[in-house]
Amino acid sequence: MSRAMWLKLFALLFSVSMVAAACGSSDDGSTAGGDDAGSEDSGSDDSGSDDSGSDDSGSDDSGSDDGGDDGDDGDDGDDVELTQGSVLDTVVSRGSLNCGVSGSAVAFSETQPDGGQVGFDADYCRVVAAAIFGDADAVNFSALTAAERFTAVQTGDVDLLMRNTTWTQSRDSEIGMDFGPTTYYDGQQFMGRGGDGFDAGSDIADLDGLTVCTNSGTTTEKNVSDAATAAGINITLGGPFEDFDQVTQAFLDGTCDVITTDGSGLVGRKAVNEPNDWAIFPATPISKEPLGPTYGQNDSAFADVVNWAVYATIIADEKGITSANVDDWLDSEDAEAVRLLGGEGELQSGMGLPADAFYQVIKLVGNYDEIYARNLGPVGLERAGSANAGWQDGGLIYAPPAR
Ligand SMILES: N[C@@H](CCC(=O)N[C@@H](CS)C(=O)NCC(=O)O)C(=O)O
Repeated sequence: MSRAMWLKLFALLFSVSMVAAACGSSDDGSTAGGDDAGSEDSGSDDSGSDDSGSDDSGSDDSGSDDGGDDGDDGDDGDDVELTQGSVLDTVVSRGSLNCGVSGSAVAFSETQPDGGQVGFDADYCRVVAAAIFGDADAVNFSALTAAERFTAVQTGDVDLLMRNTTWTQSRDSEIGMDFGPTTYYDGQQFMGRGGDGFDAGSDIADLDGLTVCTNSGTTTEKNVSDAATAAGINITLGGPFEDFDQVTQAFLDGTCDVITTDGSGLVGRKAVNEPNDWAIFPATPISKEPLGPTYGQNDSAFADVVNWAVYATIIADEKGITSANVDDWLDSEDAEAVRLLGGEGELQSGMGLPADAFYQVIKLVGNYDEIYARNLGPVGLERAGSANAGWQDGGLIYAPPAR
């Protein structure tokens, strides 16, 4: 057998073993079995082809170990391509972004009667599409339950998650995900009925003996058990519930005494259902839930595009560049703004993007504050004074320099 054929056989066995690894299951609702599962191999089974269009995405030469054998095999002249393409190549050749959202997270992603999505997370899918295509509507949304989401990345069903997803160590390592900049700093809280004696001053100790409910496959269900143990109380975990619509319904039915999830989710449900009775507590959340873009690991070309599209919205917010005034900034004296919007010294083309990618993001979708205000403002999620304020205002929203 020629060297090329041995390499082909090796590549075939390797890809079969990767698929097998992706068929296990973990308690986080993903199919990962270890470090390798969920890498871009299993997450993008059609992305590794060498005909995927964009060759300037910076990923086409990574990991190649077959250098130096050109011309010595002679028999078929068909070298084995062991390199992995980027999901960016797949997205570009498809002509649209496959973005996983919740679909039932009030103000973050809500499925509309026509199948469309509205909300903060849905708009961040549009940010990435606007950067790649100059078209904020080039997005195919998939509504995913918490338990489905990581598998959907691993199988390549979605390129990206914008789904109230908390960045954790296990998801970053054994589940095989990578995480972009946090777009919303959240924390887990509880919600009970005022009629049952709960108010904003209630505490975890008040949950002793009660049934507490949340959706499966979340950090939430793990945190609540840890918090109950630490507080020395006994709670019954209701459910299982696949999504937070079911959790909220069980609360309305009286099956659950108290429900728990990210504070932003509780504020949204309260606004929609019982703004005057339901109480959210404790004031200081029981966990940190940094939410942001999530994608398959080890794909720097795609990660850079997603991350810098998000950073562009933050930098624009810092400078006061909005969808309404972005054209005025194109020839401004602010060199960083000019670079970011595609003028002199622009860095977008080197990332496999059009030079004006971030101009399109701001023009079509808006800066961070515009996206926040239009989606999260109406349900009462105040930005000012929160961790989601800009760093200049004492918050944590911060972007590295565009230079
Ligand atoms: N941030 C947590 C919780 C995510 C989660 O499932 N949040 C709920 C409440 S905001 C949600 O998205 N509900 C909508 C749904 O279940 O479809 C995680 O990453 O595990």
